[in-house]
Amino acid sequence: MRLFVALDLPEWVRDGIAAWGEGAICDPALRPVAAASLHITLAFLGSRPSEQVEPLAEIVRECAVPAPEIVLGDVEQRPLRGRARVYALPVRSEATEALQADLQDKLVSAGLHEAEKRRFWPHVTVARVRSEGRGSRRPAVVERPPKSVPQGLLQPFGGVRLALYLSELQPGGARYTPLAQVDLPEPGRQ
Ligand code: 3AM
Repeated sequence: MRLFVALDLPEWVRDGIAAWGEGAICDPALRPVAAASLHITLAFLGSRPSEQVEPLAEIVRECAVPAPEIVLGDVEQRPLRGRARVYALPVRSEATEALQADLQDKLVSAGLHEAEKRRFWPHVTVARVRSEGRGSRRPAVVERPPKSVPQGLLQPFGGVRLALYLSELQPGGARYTPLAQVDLPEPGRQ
């Protein structure tokens, strides 16, 4: 089972990103991420035996903290130079970085994960670039990159939920199903 842990965004933010994407993500080489699949990945766990789902879910529940405050930045491509593979909204949020570090420590201590060598890059993937042709892993050229996001999406908001997701790869893009979820209380309300 291909698994990952993510921080979920409020519905108004997901809907706002999707509505922006309808007008702004127009290049045929781009596959926009559906509103329901927009999230901040905290830990990519890869392929795991089903016996690990419950211990992983338990750790996710133990990580519940007051909702981290999040500020999104304008859309950018990754990698930064050369052909883009994905477009994402960068996330500025110390609390999200702390949450990711805590989650990773708990997963590593339980022997369920190896710490990432790369520095954590908090982001919301909004579009993926199709490959340039059948059998090729090289991304197609994007003639018209996504346009800037509106100011309304750059206002601070709180993350709403931590979730352990199952990712099923399908021809039209991955389908994400939550296997465990924990709601994060608004700060001051826990
Ligand atoms: O949520 P985003 O789109 O940022 O890119 C994959 C996606 O991230 C990422 O895990 C999320 C759920 O699929 N992912 C896939 N393979 C990965 C890998 N080998 C990976 N992240 C790190 N290493």
